[in-house]
Amino acid sequence: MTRNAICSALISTAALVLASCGSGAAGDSAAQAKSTPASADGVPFAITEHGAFNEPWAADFAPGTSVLFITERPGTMKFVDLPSGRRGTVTGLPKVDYGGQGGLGEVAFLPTERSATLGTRTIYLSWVEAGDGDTRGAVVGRGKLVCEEADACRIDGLTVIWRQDPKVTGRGHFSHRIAFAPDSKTMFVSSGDRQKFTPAQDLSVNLGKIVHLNLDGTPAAGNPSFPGVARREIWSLGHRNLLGLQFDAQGRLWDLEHGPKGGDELNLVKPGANYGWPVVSNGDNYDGRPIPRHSTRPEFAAPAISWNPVIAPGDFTFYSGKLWPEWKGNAVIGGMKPTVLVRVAINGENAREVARYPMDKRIREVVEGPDGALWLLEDGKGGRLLELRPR
Ligand SMILES: [Ca+2]
Ligand SMILES: [Ca+2]
Repeated sequence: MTRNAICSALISTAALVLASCGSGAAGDSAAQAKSTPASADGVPFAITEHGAFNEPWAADFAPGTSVLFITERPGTMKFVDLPSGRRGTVTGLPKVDYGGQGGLGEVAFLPTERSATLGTRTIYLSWVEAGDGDTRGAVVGRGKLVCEEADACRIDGLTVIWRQDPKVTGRGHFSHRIAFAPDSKTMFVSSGDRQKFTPAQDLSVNLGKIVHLNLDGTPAAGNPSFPGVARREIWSLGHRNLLGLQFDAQGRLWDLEHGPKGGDELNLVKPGANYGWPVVSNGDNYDGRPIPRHSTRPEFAAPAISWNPVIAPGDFTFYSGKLWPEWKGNAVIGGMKPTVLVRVAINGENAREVARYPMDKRIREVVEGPDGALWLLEDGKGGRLLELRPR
């Protein structure tokens, strides 16, 4: 039995990972030149399982509390009061267009709306809305989360404040992650290319873009202007499928996006910059047709790091806690293929993979809890909530 197989067996039976599971996986990706062995710092973690969910997709702690809200892609939502483990459900959710990669998506709270009790606070969600015929697109909605019972909250007045435009056929590459600016005054939304490629370079549509919005969904002031373009919500363009959108401790915005066959990217996002999709990529088309590399077209912003073979990232967080001091400022990324947790060190505008840890299943979501523990959601039906702490 290989070490990975032993680790998987341990995860399955005891829900605990031993120290030795933290090393060795980097060898599985020998082609990843930027990778160093996971055992470099010998950091292990123990995993505690906190039950399963129905295709969980995103999670966020209500700021000031230890209550984690979790979306489920078919259109349901739960919360878990940690560490008591008390669970509850959320009602007042929108009707979602479920299928393919679509359904209920992101949940996000304003970082500055902090309260030790759940009470009533603003909540943002993203989901996929059906359009005419066989079309659909992602939307962002805002409402009030009202929690008056131990095991139930409701959303009042949920209103759509932003839409992908146009709605198109297909059920992929919605992206629809939400990141609030550090001052909580504006927000950024990732809008995938909907697997239509060329919209990512078309400034008359908001597919394949990162948009910068006021908290009511209108375009934020000071967005870059593009010649001949009336739409003033676009912050950056040339994106494919952005499943991570996060600010680092310095207040810089980063996006984590899926490349095609190869070429997953972590990008430092700058206003007005063009990230190249589908003109350049560090991967190729699924049918094998090559795509020119980023290095051939310096006018497009190159990724801080890219992966080939891919890691198929679910989401990530910049670690800011105290439980793993040497992880501070690192991007901690959940991988879906292979099933790994990837740790990336940031140095200025450069990024370098420093460790990867084998996981039992595809990791869809990575959230840092109030005390610095990491909370992961596995992908798919029965996806488990996992708590990571130093051993
Ligand atoms: Ca997230
Ligand atoms: Ca790119």
